[in-house]
Amino acid sequence: RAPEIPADRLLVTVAPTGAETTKQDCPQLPTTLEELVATAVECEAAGAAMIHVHIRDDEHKPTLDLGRLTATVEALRESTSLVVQLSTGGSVHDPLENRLKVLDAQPDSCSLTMGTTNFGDDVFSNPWPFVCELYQLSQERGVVPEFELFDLGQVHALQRLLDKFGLPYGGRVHCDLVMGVPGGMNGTADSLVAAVASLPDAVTSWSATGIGRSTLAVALAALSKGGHLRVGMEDVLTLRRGVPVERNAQLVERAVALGELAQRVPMTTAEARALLGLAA
Ligand code: KMH
Ligand code: ZN
Repeated sequence: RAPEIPADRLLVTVAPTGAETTKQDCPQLPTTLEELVATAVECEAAGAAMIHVHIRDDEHKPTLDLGRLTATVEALRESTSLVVQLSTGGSVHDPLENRLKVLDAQPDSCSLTMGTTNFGDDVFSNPWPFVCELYQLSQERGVVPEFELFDLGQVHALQRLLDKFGLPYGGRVHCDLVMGVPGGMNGTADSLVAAVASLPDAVTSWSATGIGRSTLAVALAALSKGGHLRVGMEDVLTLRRGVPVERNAQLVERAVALGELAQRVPMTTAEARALLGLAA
């Protein structure tokens, strides 16, 4: 935690789109730039301070097109003061070299997954040399990584990465426990406690997200352990069984409400920048 940020502050990150859900299956998913910006504005007003961004092409399919990514970063900066984090995970079909190029769009932050994970029936590929290359690139380019941890082995890989290459740009170490992916650690309080207990000492902040039905268990456990929250339609599409999410802001509002019960106050975007070691 950055010293200037009060201990009760809660970082809410919104992940509004992802790469897995189709527009046909979920017409309310923000897939166009206009929809994404409108979502971002609404989520910032609801209490989010960071946005984790995946973009789509004109057919609403996942893309890492650099022109679109750059335009998206610019549009989000124009309309919000959210910390803009681009996904370098992309979709399971994206080649590693395209995922490295994401940093050319000059986001504030990038996701950086610490190892390969079975991802449902697919494989989310993150070989160690790729992790090292992406990390060094983020240091060179002045992009703050958010380390995505899908299992306990990846928690230990983070220590290995920090030992080898030193601290991230900005000097803080922020990570996100992604729990409940079929193939990764399960989305339970027990798994969260085990993962948090294993985090490297250098970690200055962490959030957690539970995929699908694990979303509430993970959020409540994260709050109990003093962590931050990531929510959004990338991770969950229902508010409860049979009740679809209509707007990402509903998930942000729920995160803020849970935080309020835990006597946590949503962090401002300026506080989020300080937390992550970004310039004001
Ligand atoms: N779409 C997943 C394969 C990230 O954004 O860095 C990877 C993912 C993680 O969503
Ligand atoms: Zn993602």
